[in-house]
Amino acid sequence: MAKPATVNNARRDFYERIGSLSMAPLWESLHQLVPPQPAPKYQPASWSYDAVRPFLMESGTLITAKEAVRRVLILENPAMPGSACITPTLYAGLQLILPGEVAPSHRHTQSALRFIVEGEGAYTAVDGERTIMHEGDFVITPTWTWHDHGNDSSRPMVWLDGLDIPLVAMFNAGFADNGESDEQAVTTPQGTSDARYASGLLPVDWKPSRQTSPIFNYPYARTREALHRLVKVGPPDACHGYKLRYVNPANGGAPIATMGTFMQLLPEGFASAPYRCTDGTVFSVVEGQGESRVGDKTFRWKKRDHFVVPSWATVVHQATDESVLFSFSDRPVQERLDLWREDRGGR
Ligand code: GTQ
Repeated sequence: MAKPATVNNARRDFYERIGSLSMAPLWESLHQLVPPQPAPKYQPASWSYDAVRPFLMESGTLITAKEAVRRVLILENPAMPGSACITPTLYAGLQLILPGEVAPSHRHTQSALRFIVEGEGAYTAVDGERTIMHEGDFVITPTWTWHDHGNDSSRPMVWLDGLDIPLVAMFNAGFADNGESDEQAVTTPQGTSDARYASGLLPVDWKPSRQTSPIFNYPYARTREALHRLVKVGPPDACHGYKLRYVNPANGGAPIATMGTFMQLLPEGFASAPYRCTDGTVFSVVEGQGESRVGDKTFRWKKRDHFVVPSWATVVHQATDESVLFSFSDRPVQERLDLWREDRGGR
């Protein structure tokens, strides 16, 4: 029902007068503030590695890893220009380290995950221990831990960086420090964390001092083996195929408190049932090829491609070949806050 002009004018005048006191009428925005269902202001997007790689390599001719500190091309959501966000809570980028380079030591309250996309033999050091990285490995650099990266191999190395930068910014809880030297001192023999924590056993008197996993490299060889074995013992889930979450063995939660990480296998010819959930999710294709319909967009993908599925967007995956997808999201945060929801389309 149209309101008389005098009412509208009176209201506008009122809004102006309370505006000068930094107040606003809730009734004009209530519906957006408390939406009946998620209405994300970001969109599905994809990055084909064939398109991205030449630029990544070109960046290697323009700046060294040392000068850049981190030589990364940010994967930014096209609906959030200038934000450096891939979703409102997550950052993603592709980091390049050339042979002989070092990305100097620093620490920050933002947590990072690395998912190795191309190359092998480079290392990441976390709090005095190095790990050598291979394609498909999932490596964490937890909040406030010293970390540096170096490439002693003969080939470029590229990995996906996933960080909780936007989430930490929202809390205004960001702190950072630079190390005294580029490479932190190695104080712990390589393989220590794996030996102590990664076999379904824990040192008898060890007590976790934080939520972060004591394992900092989850190697692909083991993840792949787990998927391979899973396929043999039962049928795929209608929505996910065979999907596993990475776990902190000390508490059963996510290896990083702010980011959930997942690996799923889609059998050859598999078409998933429509699925949606409230955690906007970034995917990195590890093996195979196929396509995913995300909302009204369809992304064809193959090994090393990336794409993002916004909160509550319906996704349907179709695998041409047997495919493996890594993904990460803010799901552990939403679960902690009793906010996480999914819709399995009745399945
Ligand atoms: O490796 O520490 O992509 O601090 C963005 C910020 C990587 C890192 C990024 C970072 C890092």
